[in-house]
Amino acid sequence: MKTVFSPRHLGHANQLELVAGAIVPGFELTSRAEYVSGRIKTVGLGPILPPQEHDLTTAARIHRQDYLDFLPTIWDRWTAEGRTGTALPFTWPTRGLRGDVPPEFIDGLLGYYAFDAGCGIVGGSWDAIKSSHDVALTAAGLVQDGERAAFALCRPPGHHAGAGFMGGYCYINNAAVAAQWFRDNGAKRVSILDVDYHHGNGTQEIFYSRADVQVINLHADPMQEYPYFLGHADERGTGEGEGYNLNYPMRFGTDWDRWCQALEDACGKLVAYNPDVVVISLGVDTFEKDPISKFKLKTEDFAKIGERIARLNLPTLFVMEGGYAVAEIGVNAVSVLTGFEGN
Ligand code: SP5
Ligand code: ZN
Repeated sequence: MKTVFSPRHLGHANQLELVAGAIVPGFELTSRAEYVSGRIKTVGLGPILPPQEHDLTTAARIHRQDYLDFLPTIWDRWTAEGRTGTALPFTWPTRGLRGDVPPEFIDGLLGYYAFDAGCGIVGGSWDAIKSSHDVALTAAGLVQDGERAAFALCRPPGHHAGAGFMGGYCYINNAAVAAQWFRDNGAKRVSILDVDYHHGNGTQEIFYSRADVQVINLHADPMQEYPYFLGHADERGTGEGEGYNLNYPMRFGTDWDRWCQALEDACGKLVAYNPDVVVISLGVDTFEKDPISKFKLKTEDFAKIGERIARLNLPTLFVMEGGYAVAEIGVNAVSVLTGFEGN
């Protein structure tokens, strides 16, 4: 399997995070992607290719143009106020406040275009975000050109980013852009299967009223876990999209036996939809030793995920999302891919 990967992700560094009342170094580390690329070389999964530049026209079909215009300007607006460090929001337009008027000042804009404080911006962030987007579209092109599967080693991840907001370490929704690109290049139906521990709220929001992209999420119950405010089982799509969004929320402590039942049911729904291509939002934060998660999947389970996805017998694009047990993320993510290939 071919991987697409860019060293430009390294510019998105030094993230901060509010955890249990303290500002601490973020979990979404540069080393995550380095461990995965290192493991790909160790097992000889296949060539690692650089991305080709893509403009943002496909992204603009699923993201708001004003949001895409804002992202590259954040760091300059921040430093124009004499600031250094990491740009982060602290005020959000929740219920009872206006969500339809972007303010002028940078602190207001950051809150307007985010749903949490999980998305810092430093000097190299935009270039990394853009490279991650390019990685997803380049890997999608490999599948379009006839590869059975390809791996987009995206960093930063994407599945929490909605049409007009960042959050959860995500800025551009790489998997959603890839799905839209497949639709614009001949695929009639696309399925997105999100196996990250967290609900892919951004992907759900983007496609919620559409029947041409099926979105299936396996994740921790939002009654217990981030992102808390989306991902319930009764969210099934709206209008033309009714029935094309499927959520499998699972409780803390979920192990392989329980998790793979959900995967099996999801695969049945996916096959019934009869898509032309599948996009896997590949998070490995379901791992038992993940520092921010509470599922119990073991290293050997990740190959089984890949094996099951391979039995769908569909062109498949894997897009990297979460996974924070940095020392094991390479082995676990690449196990999905080698499992897929039947190694
Ligand atoms: C792409 C992805 O996986 N994003 C995840 C964003 C999670 N943000 C909330 C993190 C909450 C961390 N809680 C720390 C508990 C430490 N014991
Ligand atoms: Zn996650």
